[in-house]
Amino acid sequence: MSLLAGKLGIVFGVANKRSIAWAIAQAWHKAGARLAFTYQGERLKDNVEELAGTFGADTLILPCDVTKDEDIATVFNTVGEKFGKLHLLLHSVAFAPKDALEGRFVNTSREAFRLSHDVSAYSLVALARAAEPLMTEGGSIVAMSYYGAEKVVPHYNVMGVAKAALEASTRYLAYDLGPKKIRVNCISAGPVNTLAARGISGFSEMLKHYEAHAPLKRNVIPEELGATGTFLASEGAAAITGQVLYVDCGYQIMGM
Ligand code: 0WE
Repeated sequence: MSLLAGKLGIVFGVANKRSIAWAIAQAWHKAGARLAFTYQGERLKDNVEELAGTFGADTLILPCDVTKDEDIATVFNTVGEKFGKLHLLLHSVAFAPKDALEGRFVNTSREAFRLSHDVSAYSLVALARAAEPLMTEGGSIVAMSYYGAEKVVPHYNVMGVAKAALEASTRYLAYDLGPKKIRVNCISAGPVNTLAARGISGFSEMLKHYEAHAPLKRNVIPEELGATGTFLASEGAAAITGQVLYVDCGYQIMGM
């Protein structure tokens, strides 16, 4: 079943094969979409070329630091030239300085706050604005969030505040872009063992906590995020915009 046949998409946030962005990209590809990819920094170039190259030697792969307006402009100019239009955009990008994810939130520096919001939240606004002129047939923008946006998850700290800004931005973008038939939604994923999660102290305990407390008594797997990403990108979700979908084995409904 080719849910996304003929759709053209761009994926931000692949770092390696465990990336949530890669799981969703594979699902979009299997559903028939043609995809372009961006990578952040030279150190991730080879990884992304190796992964995205499996979709064909002609796969468009471009560098993009989402804090640089010039990078974003170049990416969308190139996509405009090569694709002519765009239907899908995946935002799976976040960063906070490591020390901001360790100590007390009250100690967050102005610079750590600024950088984490620039990379993790403002970037969605910038990418949506650049994508809008290419989404002439309507589109679906999907961004990744986390429960720390709405409740306190110890040590998630400034990332939780940035994800709250991302989720609110999703709603305002959905309002602005709705008349163009461009939908904007978030997937709030349960914890997944990715590069971004590695090195976070207590992460394996967090996986165990979800397993014990989520109604489904297990953790989400990347393929399930791919399936939800495909649904949100598809006509099945044509009336869904501005939403946060929890793909967390039910964890978010629990009060205790
Ligand atoms: O959004 C995230 C993590 C995003 C992230 C990860 C890192 C690690 C390396 C952003 N910035 C950095 N900066 C680094 O230097 N998650 C949803 C995963 C995550 O991260 C946590 C979590 C969970 C869950 C951090 C503390 C507590 C829980």
